[in-house]
Amino acid sequence: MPVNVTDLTDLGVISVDLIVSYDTNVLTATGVTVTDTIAQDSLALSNIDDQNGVINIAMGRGTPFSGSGTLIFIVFDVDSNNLNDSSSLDIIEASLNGGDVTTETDSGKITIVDTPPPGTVVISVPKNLTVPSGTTTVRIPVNLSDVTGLDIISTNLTLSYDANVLSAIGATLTGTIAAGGAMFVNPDNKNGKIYIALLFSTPELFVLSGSGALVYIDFDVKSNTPNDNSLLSITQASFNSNLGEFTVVKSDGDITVNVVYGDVSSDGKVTPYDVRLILRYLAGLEALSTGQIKAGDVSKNGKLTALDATLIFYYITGLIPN
Ligand SMILES: [Ca+2]
Ligand SMILES: [Ca+2]
Repeated sequence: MPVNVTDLTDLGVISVDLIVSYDTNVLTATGVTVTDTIAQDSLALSNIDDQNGVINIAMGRGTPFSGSGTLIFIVFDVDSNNLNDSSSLDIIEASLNGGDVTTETDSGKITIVDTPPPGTVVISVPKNLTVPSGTTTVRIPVNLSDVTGLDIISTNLTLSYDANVLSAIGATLTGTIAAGGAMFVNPDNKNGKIYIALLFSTPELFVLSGSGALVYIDFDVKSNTPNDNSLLSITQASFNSNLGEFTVVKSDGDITVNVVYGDVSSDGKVTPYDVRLILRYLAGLEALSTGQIKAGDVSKNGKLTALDATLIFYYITGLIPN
């Protein structure tokens, strides 16, 4: 990562002290280099405290620095393969000539696999997807990073999900970068797995290019219980003969059934039936799940009472807006 400076010409700067912090869960500092910087022929020393994620850098030279641009590169090992993991790179201290020259600093940030290294394929499912309770079907993309030039002609993948929450119906290539390809789909809703094999032919073979959705998978939303969650885990992904032509990074997603407040029956709608369910529950005539109780607790006091039934009734009859 470069540390950049504005124009130092004629400021008489001969020494620089820098302290930069980073997230040790994401990065490990390994050193510094002045190759290809404006400090090319300077002395640069670094002291890494990888426990706390801090690197101290001292630079010095016989003649003043001049020009603007990259002053020094900090070299990091990337410890995380998690897509969207990020580390801010904060300049905690920057002093030129021991503080004699006034400085202003601006920190940076690094995000993993924003631009994957060449030869890396990132296959991912969106994280933190939500559907309101009452949703019947959902279409979930499996996305690929830019695969241009990797000569991918076939793909095998397995996506796992919670069979109590979702039930796979099928998959489509329409509107994806694999449109026109041949697909074999095998949903195993007993074990919560869907197998997809793709061959890119139209009928002539073509290679994948670009980035975006590789395939859309359609699911029935089985559970309408608020807060029910399913991990969407890419348990297997291979490309071509998978002879190690490139690195495959898998990034899992998840989906949560959201609470629709007032909707005790979990059909996505707030109706007199929901009021009736609460009244029956209060009278001991109906059993409700924790999720249903949460959905019915519109007063949000952690309890389902006649007040909640009344508020929902007021809402339905338009006496209160929400
Ligand atoms: Ca309802
Ligand atoms: Ca309540």
